[in-house]
Amino acid sequence: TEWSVPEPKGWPIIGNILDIDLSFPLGSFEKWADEYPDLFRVRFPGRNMIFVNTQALAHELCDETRFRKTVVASLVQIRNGVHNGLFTADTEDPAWGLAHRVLMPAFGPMPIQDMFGEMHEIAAQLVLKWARHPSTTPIMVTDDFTRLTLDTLALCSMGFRFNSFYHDKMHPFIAAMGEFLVECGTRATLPPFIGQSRFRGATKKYWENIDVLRKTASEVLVARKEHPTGRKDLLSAMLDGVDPKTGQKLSDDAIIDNLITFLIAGHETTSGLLSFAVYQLIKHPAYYRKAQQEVDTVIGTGPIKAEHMTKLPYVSAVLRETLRHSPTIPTFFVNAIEDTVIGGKYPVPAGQPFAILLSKMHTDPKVHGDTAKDFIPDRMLDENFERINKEFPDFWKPFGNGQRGCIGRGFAWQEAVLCMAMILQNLELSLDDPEYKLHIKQTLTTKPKDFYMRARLREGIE
Ligand code: MNH
Repeated sequence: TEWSVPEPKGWPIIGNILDIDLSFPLGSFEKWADEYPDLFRVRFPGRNMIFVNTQALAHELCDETRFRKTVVASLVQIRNGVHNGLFTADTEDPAWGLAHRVLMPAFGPMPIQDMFGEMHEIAAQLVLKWARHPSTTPIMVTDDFTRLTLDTLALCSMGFRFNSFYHDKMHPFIAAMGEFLVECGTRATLPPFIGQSRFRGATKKYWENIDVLRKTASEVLVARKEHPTGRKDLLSAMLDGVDPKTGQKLSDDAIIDNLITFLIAGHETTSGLLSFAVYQLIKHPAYYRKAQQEVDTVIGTGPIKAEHMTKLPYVSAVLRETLRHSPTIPTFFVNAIEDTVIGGKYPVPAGQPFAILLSKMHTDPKVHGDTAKDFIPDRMLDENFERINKEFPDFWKPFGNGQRGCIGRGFAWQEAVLCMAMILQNLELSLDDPEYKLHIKQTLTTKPKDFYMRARLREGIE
């Protein structure tokens, strides 16, 4: 017998879009997921998407011989700005393969370790800023982590300093990028017949912002070509790298596409991770103490060094559990390569698009039992992680899948572990409003909404 994928009742033509909360689409999808625990279909004008909520179905969709990444929703809008950069290119596009092969070595363990010094410098700017505040000053957590992640990316990828910790006013590039990303999200949720030409002002601004992003990146590229520095970073890897397969080099346009792509893909995601992580530690003092004790034992009060990064298993488990509980990219998309059957009973045609709903899939009760929704770092320590992953492969997918998984994972991990270690070593954090309840703000990524905290130096730290 043939089964059809369950779906909420909708309307002809417009489908289910009237039931999607445009300010928080994720919330609407999660509500449907509670009604349809395995999978459900959502209809949009002229297209539909099957959402999957379980580890078993996610595991099936992670089979790259049957399913492949599809560029849909906000990815289409981002593509207007960064064309066939790594994040927004189709896998079949030669531009993806070329950039992937040229850039993979540049994101390897050694080059990332070489970035440690510059990452340390920016993390120190953040901790200094917080340490200098009177301990009663509310800190806008996500804003400061975004300063950290943007400055770190720009410095490590192209030797460019935004100096965000020294200005209240944002650099024009950062302002343009922020507006561009918000508009990408808006355009992706608007039904096509309202049109992306609805407010002509917004559309004009969108293209103007793209212009600012591309011109700024182009200036950095031209400056580097005119004054070669011998600096080793992602920009030099792109300028000098030769594709082992085709012998080709990246064009100037492809370098600009990918420079902007790194800034887009790599700043809100890591900033959200750090924001959720400090929220969880403040909420769970026992885990805070445990992480702090690990830092005290392994690093003490001396300088934090690159070799410490692999010696903080509990801090890593806190970060992994944070991404399980609050994946900062909440969905990724694939489509079926050929006609197929999923879940053993639902036939789907070639090209059928799917969304893997990470927030639900990561809290699958079949995998995690009664404690699925609780924050418990210990379950993500290496040995426990491996045990779960053996029985339930692909149960944790915050960095996406396979060859289209995150190229910046090692970069993000070093940055996040370093920053957490420095915070734990030096500061004591608390909520600004003890009654604060976690709410989620969704742009292209998720982060805690209106989350303020306070910081003071630990006893004995000068
Ligand atoms: Mn990242 C792809 C999550 C940090 C650069 N990243 C992805 C995907 C996810 C993801 C999920 C797959 C998206 C898809 O299937 O459509 N990334 C993260 C998270 C963090 C992160 C949760 C931090 C935490 N990413 C970073 C950083 C960089 C970066 C830092 C850059 C330095 N990510 C990328 C790029 C891709 C990507 C580039 C696209 C890779 C490809 O398809 O070849």
